Amino acid sequence: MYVRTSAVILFWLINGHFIWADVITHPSQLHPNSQIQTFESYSVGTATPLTFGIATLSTNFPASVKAQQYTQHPGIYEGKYVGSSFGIGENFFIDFSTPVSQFGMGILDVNYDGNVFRALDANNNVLESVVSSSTNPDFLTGPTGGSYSLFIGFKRPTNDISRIELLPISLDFMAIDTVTYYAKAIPEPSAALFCLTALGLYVATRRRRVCRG
Ligand SMILES: [Ca+2]
Repeated sequence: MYVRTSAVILFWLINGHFIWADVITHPSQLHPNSQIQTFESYSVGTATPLTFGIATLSTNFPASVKAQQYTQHPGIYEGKYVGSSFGIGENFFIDFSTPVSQFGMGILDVNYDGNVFRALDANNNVLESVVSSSTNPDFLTGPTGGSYSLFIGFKRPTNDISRIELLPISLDFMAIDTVTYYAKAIPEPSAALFCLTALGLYVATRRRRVCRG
């Protein structure tokens, strides 16, 4: 118990937040140095897959960069976006050549409960998964007609996200925009050594106190 608690405290001290993963719902919750793909620099009609930086966006249906359409939501869904003309149940995948710790993107027109948004590691283990619902503030089902967009993502303590999947149910049409990701810098060996030493000292102190108690 003490080891776990002290590890959490130490990680929090070093990283400025707790290690538990967070579902995030606004771009401002991601690291300010995140890479952001707005698709504004692409020509309309450019087909998936699209590779930008360490990310590759692919789809299980014919998708491409589209011109402005539907209600605009600044910083989440605006200008050019990626989707089809109007398909339903179409899956979006973002794969990273090196894993990241933070990810988020804008999603247009989540109209049904049961859509899945999830993060996987390099071995295809599911790290995080949220399901859309009219009662889930993290992945909220909204009104129909292309007037509704949301932003959703994950923050993890380490760079272990290798793949993101958006898996709409067979009834739902979606499009995406503002694909945002961030990979933590790998700590210098001296920082890692400091971390381990500090943790060891803390645990040793707690043990002594317990023995005396
Ligand atoms: Ca855009």
